[in-house]
Amino acid sequence: MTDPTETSERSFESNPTVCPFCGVGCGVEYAGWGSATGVEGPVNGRGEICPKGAAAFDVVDHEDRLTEPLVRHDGRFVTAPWEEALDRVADGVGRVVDEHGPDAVQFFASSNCTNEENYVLQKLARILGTNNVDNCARLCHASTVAAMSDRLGAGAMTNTLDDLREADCLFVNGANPAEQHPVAFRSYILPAVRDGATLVHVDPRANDTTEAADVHLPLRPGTDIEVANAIAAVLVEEDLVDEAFLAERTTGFDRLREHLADVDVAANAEAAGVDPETVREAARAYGEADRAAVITGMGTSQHRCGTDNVHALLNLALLTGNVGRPGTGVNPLRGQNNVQGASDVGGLPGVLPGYESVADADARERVAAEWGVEPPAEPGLTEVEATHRFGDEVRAAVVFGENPAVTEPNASAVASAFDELDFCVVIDLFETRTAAHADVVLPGSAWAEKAGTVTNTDRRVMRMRPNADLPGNARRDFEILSALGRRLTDRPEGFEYEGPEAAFDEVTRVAPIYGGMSYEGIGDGYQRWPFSADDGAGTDVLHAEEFLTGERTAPLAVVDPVPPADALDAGELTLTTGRVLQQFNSGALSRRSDRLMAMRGEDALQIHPDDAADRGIGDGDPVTVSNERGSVEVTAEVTPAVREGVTFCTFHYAEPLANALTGDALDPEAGIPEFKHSAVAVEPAAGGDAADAD
Ligand SMILES: Nc1nc2c(c(=O)[nH]1)N[C@H]1C(S)=C(S)[C@@H](COP(=O)(O)OP(=O)(O)OC[C@H]3O[C@@H](n4cnc5c(=O)[nH]c(N)nc54)[C@H](O)[C@@H]3O)O[C@H]1N2
Ligand SMILES: Nc1nc2c(c(=O)[nH]1)N[C@H]1C(S)=C(S)[C@@H](COP(=O)(O)OP(=O)(O)OC[C@H]3O[C@@H](n4cnc5c(=O)[nH]c(N)nc54)[C@H](O)[C@@H]3O)O[C@H]1N2
Ligand code: SF4
Ligand SMILES: [Mo]
Repeated sequence: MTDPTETSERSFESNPTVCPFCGVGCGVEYAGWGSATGVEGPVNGRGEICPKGAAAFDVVDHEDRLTEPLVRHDGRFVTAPWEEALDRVADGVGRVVDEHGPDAVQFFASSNCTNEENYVLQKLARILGTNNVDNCARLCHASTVAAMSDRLGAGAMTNTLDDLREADCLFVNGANPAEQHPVAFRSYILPAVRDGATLVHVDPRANDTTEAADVHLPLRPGTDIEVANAIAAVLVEEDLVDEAFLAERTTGFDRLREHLADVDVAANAEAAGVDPETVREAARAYGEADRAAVITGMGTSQHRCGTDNVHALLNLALLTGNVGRPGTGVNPLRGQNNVQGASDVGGLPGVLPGYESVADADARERVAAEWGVEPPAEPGLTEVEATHRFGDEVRAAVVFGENPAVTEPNASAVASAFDELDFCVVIDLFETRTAAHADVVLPGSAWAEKAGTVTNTDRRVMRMRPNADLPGNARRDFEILSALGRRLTDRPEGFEYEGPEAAFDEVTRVAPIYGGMSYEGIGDGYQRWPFSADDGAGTDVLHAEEFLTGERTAPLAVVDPVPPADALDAGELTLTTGRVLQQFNSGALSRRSDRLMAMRGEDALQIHPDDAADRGIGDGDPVTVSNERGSVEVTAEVTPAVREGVTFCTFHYAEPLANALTGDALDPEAGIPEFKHSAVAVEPAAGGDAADAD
C-alpha cells in the first residue's frame, strides 16, 4: 500500500533525529503514515517516547504550515517572493539601525531550534553591533542559571540522567517530571524510586509526580525559601550536615549557621502552609541519604525571587556534601529540546558563546579573531526588558521561533507593544499570535526538515537529521538566518556557510565548552560539555575536585524570604500556572496535533472544592478569572489536588490567554517573570461557554 502522506509535493524518509519537544532529547524518526516513532537514542536507549514524541510529526505536514513569505500590504498580509520579503527585512531593520542605532533592534533566539541556527542569529546581532539577543530561557531557568553560575560556575545539571538512577533521595522542587519530562521520569527517576530512593515532592499541587512521592510538601506558591530554609535549619539542628565537605569545599558556614539558628521551623512551615513534621521528614530523607539529588523546575525558578529560591536549594546540597558525586547535585530539567544549547552558543544578552561575559575583553578578542569584528562590551536587553521598551528605545524585533505575545507575562500588553515597533519580522512555522503583529513573516523549517545539533538537559550535544523536505516555498531556518546575516551586516562573508556543520565547527572554536567536538565525533551518539578532546569524552559529574568557577570551594549563602509581587485582596485566590502532559508551551505545535488535542484539548483551571463551593462553581463550569491586568474565561476543574486558596491554570493557548493575568514583576538578578504567583478573583462566568479559538 502507498503511504498517503507521501504526496507529489513532499517526500519523507526515516532518519534518526531528536524529538522537538522537551529537553530530555529522545531519539525519534519518521515512521511512515504521517507519524513519528521513537528510535533508540543516547537518552531513550530502548526507543521509548511519550505521547508528545509520538505526535511530533503532526505539525510537519499540517495544513496550517506557512509555505510562502508574507508581507504586510495596506494592513493585510499578502504572499511575496523570498527576494522581496528579505529586502523588506533588510530595509525595515536597516532603517531602524540608521536612525536609532543597532541597540534599537531586539533579537529573539529560539530554544526550539538548533545550536547552529542560534549561533548564526546571535552572531548576526553582535556583528550588527548589539548584544540585544535573548531566548526563552529567560522565562524558564534564567534564575537557576544565574544562581548556579554564581555559586558553582555553571548553569546546567551538575549530574546526568544516568547517574540519577544511583540516588538514594530525589528532592523534586517545583517540577513535575512525570508530565513534563516523561522519559526522564520513567526511565531514570522511577527506577531509582523502585530501587528504594525516597522521592520528596515540593509542589502546591498533587500531580502525577506526587503519585510516586514518599513525602509531599504542598506549599503555598512563593514560599520555597521558607521551606528550604526550614529544611536547612533541621539539617544543622539534627547534625545531618557533612562536616568534612563543609570544611574542605565550602566557605561561609559560620554565617549561615548563625542565620539558620534564628529560623523557626514551625513558623516557616506555617508561613508556607505545610506541616512542620513533614518538613522534618523531608529534611531527614535528604540529609540521611548517602546520595541525594535535587531536581528543580519552574515552580522554583519562575518567581521574582527565583534566583534566591535556587540559592536556598544550593545550600541544601552544599551543607550535606551532595555535590560532585554520582546520584547527587542540583539538576534543573531544561525546557525545550534546545534551551540548553540556545544559551550555550550565545543566545543571551550578557554572554558570548560558551558563557563568557561580553565584558571580558579577552573573550571578545577571541570571538573577533573568528568574526573579524569585536562584539559590543555592554550587555544587551533581556527579551522581557525589550518588550517593555517597544516603541521607546527598541524599534525593531527579529523573532525567531518564539511566541512572546502568548508566552510572556502580561501578554495582552506585550501583544499591543508589538504594534509600537517600526518593524518586526517573525520566522515561524505557523501564523502565530506574535506573527499577527509582524510586518514580514518568513516560513521556516520544522524539526523534521533540518540538520544540525541540539543540546539536551544533561549537556549532551546530539545530531538532528532531515526526515522530510520542505513544504511549498518554506526554507531551512539555517539558510534564512544566514541570508539575513549577509543582507543586514557589512560582513556578508561571515555568513557564507557551506552548511550547519561549518557553523558547528566555528562554535567549537569560539565556545571553549564545545572545544574539540565534531559532527563525526558525535555520530549517532553524543558529546557532552565540558568536552575534552584529549580523552574524547565530556565530564559527566561536574564539580568533583573543584567547582567550574576554578575554585576548590563554593560559598554558602544567606537567603531571606521575599514576598510575591501581587498581594492578595480579600476573597482573592493565588493563581499559579504551568503545564499538562499533552500540551506544549504556546500550543503552536501541540495544538495542531489531533492526537494530542484528542487527549486533552483545552486550558483548565484547577480549583479546590471548598473554594469552588464558596463561589458556587461546579466541576466543568465556565469561570471568569480576573485581576487588574485582564480577564479570561476557562473551564473549572474542581479537585482537591490543588491546595485551598490556590488555583492552577495552564497557559497553552492564545485564547483564552492565561498570560493576560500574569504580572510584570521580574527577578532583579535574572530578569525572570513571576509566572507562578498572581492574585486573581474567580467567579462563575456570566453565561456562555469558555471561548476556545486560536
Ligand atoms: N507536556 C509538556 N512538557 C513540557 C512542556 C510543556 O509545555 N508541556 N514545556 C517544556 C518546558 S519549556 C519547560 S521549562 C519544562 C517545565 O517543566 P516543569 O518545571 O515541570 O513545569 P511547570 O508545570 O511549569 O511547573 C512545575 C510545577 O511547579 C508547581 N508550582 C507552582 N508554583 C510553585 C511554587 O511556588 N513552588 C513550587 N515548589 N512549585 C510550584 C506546579 O504546580 C507544577 O506542578 O517542561 C518542558 N516539557
Ligand atoms: N503563564 C506561564 N507562562 C509561561 C510559562 C509558565 O510556566 N507559565 N513558562 C515559560 C517558559 S518555561 C517558556 S520556555 C516559554 C516558552 O515560550 P515560547 O518559546 O514563546 O513558546 P513555544 O511554544 O515553545 O515556541 C514558540 C514558537 O516556536 C515555533 N517553532 C517551533 N519549532 C520551530 C522551528 O523549528 N523553526 C521555527 N522557525 N519555529 C519553530 C513554534 O511554532 C512557536 O510559535 O513560555 C513561558 N511562559
Ligand atoms: S520525553 Fe520529551 S524528548 Fe522524550 S519523547 Fe517526550 S517530549 Fe520528546
Ligand atoms: Mo521553558
